[in-house]
Amino acid sequence: MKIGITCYPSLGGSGVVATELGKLLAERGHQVHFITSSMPFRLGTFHPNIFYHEVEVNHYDVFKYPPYDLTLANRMAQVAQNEKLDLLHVHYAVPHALCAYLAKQMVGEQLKIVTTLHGTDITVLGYDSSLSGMIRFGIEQSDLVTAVSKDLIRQTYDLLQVDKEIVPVYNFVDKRRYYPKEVGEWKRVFAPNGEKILMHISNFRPVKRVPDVIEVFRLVREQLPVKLMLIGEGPDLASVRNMVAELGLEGDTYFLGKQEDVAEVISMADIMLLPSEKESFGLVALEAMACGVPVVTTNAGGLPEVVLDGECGFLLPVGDVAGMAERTVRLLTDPDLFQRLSRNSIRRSCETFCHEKITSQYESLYRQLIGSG
Ligand code: GMT
Repeated sequence: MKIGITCYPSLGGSGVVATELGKLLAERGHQVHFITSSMPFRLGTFHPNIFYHEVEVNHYDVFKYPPYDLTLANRMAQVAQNEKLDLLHVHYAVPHALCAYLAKQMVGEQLKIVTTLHGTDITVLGYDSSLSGMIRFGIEQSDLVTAVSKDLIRQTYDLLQVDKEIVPVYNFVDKRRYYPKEVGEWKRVFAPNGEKILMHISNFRPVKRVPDVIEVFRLVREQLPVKLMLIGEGPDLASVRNMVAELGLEGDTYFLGKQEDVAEVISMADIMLLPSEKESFGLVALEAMACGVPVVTTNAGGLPEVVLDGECGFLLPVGDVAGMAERTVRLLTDPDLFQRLSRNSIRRSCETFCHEKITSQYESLYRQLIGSG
């Protein structure tokens, strides 16, 4: 098949999923064309089946705002025509599903549109009445719509009353890259006296509730020797740094900034903390599970579909930092419990969220759509 992919190429779970899926499809012999504003950060090395088409937006004085959406739609139509694409798989309804719809109007019905909903387009933008009608339209005009969790599907129907079947297709983890790694030497750099390591990875948006990570760490540190590794950057980073300083935790906290290859870093953690208030899936939780790192998280959004409470980690109500600290201490002081949850996490990530299985799921949905299978 000839597949176009559009996503937000910068750091973020949806960009990671779109890019990794494109690479896996290319490995299976499909021709994959990325149509994005910049090179997706995980695209990596050359592959003969992968092509990149940059969307360059020109700035004209006549426009107050650069017309990115129109330029993207035009580029999609060009690539679809030149490369004879069978389908465009767009990640995020706004603006990507709408741009794909416009492109389809330009090139004809044979171009199929697959839209994957990742979360924020529904759980944040869906509340915005200046956008909700457009989001509904983009979803309803797509030929196939998938969402990364059942909870996100429920929220989409509740919020937008869309008249369209939405198929759940979970995110995946590439078990060839995410597995428990031997990182003892690095671990000794950050935890020289054998302290346990708590880790958090996110884009530091308010929905991630990074201050809760600090509070959980503070509570755990009162009982056990622990270190905290914070990975990522975003709007709350400065206030989190202040909080760490005010609480006198600087000596035990490491800010590692953005890391391109978290697969190399996660194995250093003993526990992954993810206290989000919104999370349609929680890719970081899955990546941690694949590395055998139990996750202490919340029961928000799609997280309970990924992390089974008491089996692969613990789920607490949003904001219950005392509960999260108690579960973290329990895990770190009960080796049998830790080993059981770690093993379960690896098994679940390999069985339910395996990259081969989910790629096949997308592949068969594509084939049904273009009528070749
Ligand atoms: O969580 C973010 O802030 C980034 C956002 C994105 O666009 O990448 O993540 C969303 O999509 C991911 C991939 O499907 C999911 O794992 C995240 O849970 C989801 N984020 C939210 O729902 C807040």
